[in-house]
Amino acid sequence: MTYVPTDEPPAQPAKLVRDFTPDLIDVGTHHLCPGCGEPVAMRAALEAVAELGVVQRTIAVFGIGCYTAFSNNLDVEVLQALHGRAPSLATGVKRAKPDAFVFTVQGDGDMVNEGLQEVIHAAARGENITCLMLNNGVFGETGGHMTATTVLGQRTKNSLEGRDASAHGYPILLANIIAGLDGAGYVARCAVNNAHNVTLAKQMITAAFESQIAGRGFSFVEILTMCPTGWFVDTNEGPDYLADNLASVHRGGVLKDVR
Ligand SMILES: Cc1ncc(C[n+]2csc(CCOP(=O)(O)OP(=O)(O)O)c2C)c(N)n1
Ligand code: SF4
Ligand SMILES: [Mg+2]
Repeated sequence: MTYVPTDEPPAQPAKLVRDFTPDLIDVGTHHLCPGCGEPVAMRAALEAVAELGVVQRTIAVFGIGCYTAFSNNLDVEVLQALHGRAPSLATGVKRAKPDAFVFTVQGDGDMVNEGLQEVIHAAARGENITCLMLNNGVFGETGGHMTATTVLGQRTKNSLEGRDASAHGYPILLANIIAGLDGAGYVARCAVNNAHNVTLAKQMITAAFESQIAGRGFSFVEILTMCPTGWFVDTNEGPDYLADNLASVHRGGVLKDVR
């Protein structure tokens, strides 16, 4: 066996062997933290848009969080909503342009803290839009503070001893609440912490998009994403931390599929 010497820099510079960037993302690199799950979720969503053939009529509506960094780099129309208000903006877009394919991208802080009423009412009205919630259990962009989805015992910047029900209350399991609303046609929860789960996430996002295309009302996918920076864990511990903490409370699966 011949080992590559590591005692000095390689004679040839590293080269890109293959670019896995989906067609609808304009940049090959992102500036989110190493090990962040949000780019994985974005990739799955944009691949689904391309595969369903709705690129030309897609209007995405972004909330505010780390994922918003992608909003300028997508090859689809993107509108920026105020914090938490994406479902209402998406409602207006869809009603004004019923042929548009409309989906939102929001974080847990954006959707469940800042704008909970927005998504609940959009779902209850049965708006024919799709909302994607990237749930990492923290306000990632602003430093890793507790959100309404933070699980009991989870260490955050303002719950250093772990979330305590007596002081902070219990986490809101949003997908379960949405599934109980008659206006919702498709509701699922998934994660992007390993290859199998990424495949499932892509399938669920695709199913939600298909539900909108078929006109079955509100569709919703909650995607558990790694945030090693906000969780204060090593980058490579993110996937297991997600499985042991968030995913054991926010349980994955298809919660509703009305056909
Ligand atoms: C009205 C308003 N409040 C607060 C902020 C500050 N802010 C920007 S991003 C963010 C955190 C968003 O967290 P989340 O939605 O969970 O997304 P993540 O960064 O975790 O992906 C906050 C609080 C803001 N921009 N506007
Ligand atoms: S703070 Fe968390 S959510 Fe934000 S880019 Fe870093 S890992 Fe991703
Ligand atoms: Mg978050």
